[in-house]
Amino acid sequence: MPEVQQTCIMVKPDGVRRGLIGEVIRRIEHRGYRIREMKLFTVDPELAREHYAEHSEKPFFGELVSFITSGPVVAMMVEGDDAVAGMRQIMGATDPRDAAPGSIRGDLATLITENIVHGSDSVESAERELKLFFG
Ligand code: IDP
Ligand code: MG
Repeated sequence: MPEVQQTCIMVKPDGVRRGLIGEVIRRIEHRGYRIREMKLFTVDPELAREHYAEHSEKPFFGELVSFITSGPVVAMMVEGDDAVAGMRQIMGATDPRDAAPGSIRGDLATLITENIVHGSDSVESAERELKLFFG
């Protein structure tokens, strides 16, 4: 049975700079998910480090934090049936070179460092991230 879930989605600074907020929202809404919360703001370094804590030991962590704080993002609480895995499908693989055509990353991106969207990878991550972004 499907479960109604909430997931944390973010249009990253590259997506906002390229004017793709509407394109991402269109795909979310057309799938049948609802946007419950949404805000445009610039992530500060402390929030960025907390959000990406699982990657803190990775060689690309510094670059990741400076990128995600480089301009405004649009953070959303997205809700729907099995929305966590469903949004990961819509987003496509982390590296746009592996992302299926038809997915956001497969259609709109070429670089792993500028892959347009963030989406929670599990229900537990979604709860943690939604608390960080929306309290
Ligand atoms: P996800 O965004 O698909 O969940 P994660 O593995 O959680 O992917 O990585 C978070 C973000 O860090 C990715 O979206 C991507 O922008 C960036 N990233 C992941 N792996 C690499 C890498 O090997 N080099 C540079 N950036 C990376
Ligand atoms: Mg992730």
